[in-house]
Parts: sequence; C-alpha cells; structure tokens
Amino acid sequence: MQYLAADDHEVDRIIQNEESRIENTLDLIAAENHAPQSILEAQGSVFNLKAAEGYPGNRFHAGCKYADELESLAIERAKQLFGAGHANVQPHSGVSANLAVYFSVLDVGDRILSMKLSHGGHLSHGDPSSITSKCFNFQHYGVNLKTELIDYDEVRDLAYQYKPRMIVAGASSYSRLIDYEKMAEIAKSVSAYLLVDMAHIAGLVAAGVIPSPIPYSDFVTFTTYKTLRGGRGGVILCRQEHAKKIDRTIFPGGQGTTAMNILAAKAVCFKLAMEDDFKKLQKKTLKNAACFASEFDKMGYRTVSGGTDNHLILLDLRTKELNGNIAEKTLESVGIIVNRNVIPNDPKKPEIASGIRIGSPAITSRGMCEAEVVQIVKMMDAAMVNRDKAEVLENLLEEVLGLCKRFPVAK
Ligand code: DSN
Repeated sequence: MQYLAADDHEVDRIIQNEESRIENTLDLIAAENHAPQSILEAQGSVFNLKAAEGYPGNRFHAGCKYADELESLAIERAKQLFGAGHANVQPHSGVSANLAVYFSVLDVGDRILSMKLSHGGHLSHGDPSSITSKCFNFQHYGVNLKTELIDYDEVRDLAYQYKPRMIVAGASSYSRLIDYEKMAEIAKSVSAYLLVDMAHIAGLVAAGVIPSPIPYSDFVTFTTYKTLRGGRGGVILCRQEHAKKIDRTIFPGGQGTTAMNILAAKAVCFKLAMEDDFKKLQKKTLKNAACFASEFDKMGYRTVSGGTDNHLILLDLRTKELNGNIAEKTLESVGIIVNRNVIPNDPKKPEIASGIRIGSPAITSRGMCEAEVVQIVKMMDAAMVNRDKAEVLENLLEEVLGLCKRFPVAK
C-alpha cells in the first residue's frame, strides 16, 4: 500500500499493526473469518467511487454500464448458490437487511415473535436497545432452560397467544440446528411471515453441510463476512412474490447509493462458495467446532446445550469460578481472541457475562485441524487456570505465536 504510506503514515501504521495482530493471534470469534485477498482487492477497487442509485437497468446516475453488469452477476450468483427466487445484494449490513424485511411487509407497530438476545438471538431481532424494538412490537421466545434448546412448544404457544405478523428464526450464539420446517408450520398456522436470519451459518448452508432455511422461509437474511468468508455486507433472499417490496424498501426506502465495491466482493464470495474447496472448508469448520466441544468437555468445562451442530460453542464458565470478562481478557493476553457472552438465564450482565463464545471458522481458514484444536483448548485452559501467573502466560503467548507461524493466514 505504497500510496497510503506516502499520504498518511499514521493510518498506514495502524493498518499494518492490525495486519500483524491478525497474523499473530488465533481468532476464535464466531462472527469473524479470514477472507481471501481477492475479496479485499474487490472491496478496495475503483467501484468504491461509483454512485449507483437504483437497480441494474434502472439507475439514477449515468455511467452504470459496468455497475449494472456487476450487480446482475452478484444477484445471479446469490440465487444460484442458495437456490433462491430473488436476491437483493445491496444491504450494507445484517441489521439493514433485517430492517428492510420488517418494513417491506409490516406496518410500524406490528407484532413480531423472535428469539431473545439473552438466549442467543440478535440485537436486530427486537432487543430493547435496538431501533427495531422502537418500530415494531416484539415478543420473544427462548430456549428450554434444562435442555438449552429452542422450545418449539413455547414458540407455538406464544404464536397462538400473541398472533405475530412475522416470526424470526436465527441466532448469533445458538450452537444447534434450527428446525425450519417446524418454524414454518407454526408461522403458517397463525398466518405469519417467516424470516430466517442465517448470518452466522450462511457459509455452512451454502456448502450444504447443514440444512438450508430457503425452502421454508418467506425471507432469509445474512451477512457475507462470517462463515461465508466474503467481507462485510448484508443480503436478502426472498420468494419472487416479495421481490418488488424488498427492492423498494432497500432503495429508495432505507438506502441511497449502493456500495458497489462491497457488492463486487459479494460477487466474488458467492463464486468461491460454489467451489469444492469451500465445501471442504465448511466440513472442517463443523469438525473443528465439534472437537472444541468434546475437548472442553474432557477438561471439565460445561458447554451450553452439551455440544454443537454448527461452527460455535458457548462455554459456561461458572463451574470454573470464572466469568466471561476475565476469560476474554486473559485469553487476549496470550493471543487468543474470543468474546464474552451471556449464557441462557445469565445472572451476570452482558458486560461481565458467565460465558465465552468460541468459533471455529477463522482457524479452519488458516488450515488448522483437530490436532491444533486439541492444542488450542489445552492452551486456553492453561491460561484461564493460571491467569495470575505471568510466566505461564508468557510461555503460552510464545506457543500461540508458534502455532500462528505454522499456519499463516492464506492470501
Ligand atoms: N452479530 C455479531 C456477532 O455475532 O458477534 C457481529 O456480527
């Protein structure tokens, strides 16, 4: 990046430091991944500068010949990858995508039934702190506190009592598969739309290694930078019958010019996700997550719901007399990056939290397999147990660096 270094050495230095941090730490944040360099190149391309309001063939700016070609390609690839009737690839984020779905077919104040954030849902599923809850009337379902699985009887009972106009399925810290067929049946029985937010698991769905929500849902939203490995941004898939409403709610409803450079990266991401290597990667992502669960289990940790079917596990640290905040900071000090996370019915506030969320996507993208997961779990345990012993932590930091050097981030 020689031009940046010449124009602004401070920003250049910060970016280089970030690159080095990524290279020399183990990223276990379930919502992150290492995107191929081609994605970053597309994001940093000249399309950054193109003003393009509207949709291919119907723009409000001239000079959109190639922007149209690019967006049409991204749309076709998204539809092909997921077998969807319609795709809108313009949302700037997952939250924008969810807001657009709500506003496309609902009226302000309408009732929506979704999973509560404290049991694994997402902010944009009507958390009181989110703008979504100020526009719509949310009621929440959670997990059964014994099994820590979604309680479909509760979902059904709430749907009958509450009569929502939309049901939202999908989560940001739920490690199990969701029964979309059951969710669709419940939604249909109360004449509600079904939205599935598959942001976390889009890569696993694209690769066909876990079931797809597409056949059962009216709307599916996702982001492209998590398991899908494609850089930042959101997407909406829907049945053809909702296409016009979705498109108009995104533009001119909620967004102006689209981010054509991000859209270029999305197109690349969808192409790469159709390749065999991507399928292999997603299979390994699942295997590595399962390995995290079984290794922590062997070491006496409690995994929420007893395991995982996807790319993440949620560890309940109460049995170790530890909280999420201390664990997150301790692990960061040895170069292992996780986020503290509430567990269902957590007695602690989110700033402290009783758990940590651990994801396998990024280390799997670095080529790590189960042998490395076993090593990482041992290092994590050693760090958490010896959190007050500076010498142990220093040695662990060296061990993490060694592992990072053996598995460089692929370009
Ligand atoms: N939704 C947030 C998470 O799961 O961490 C960020 O994408």
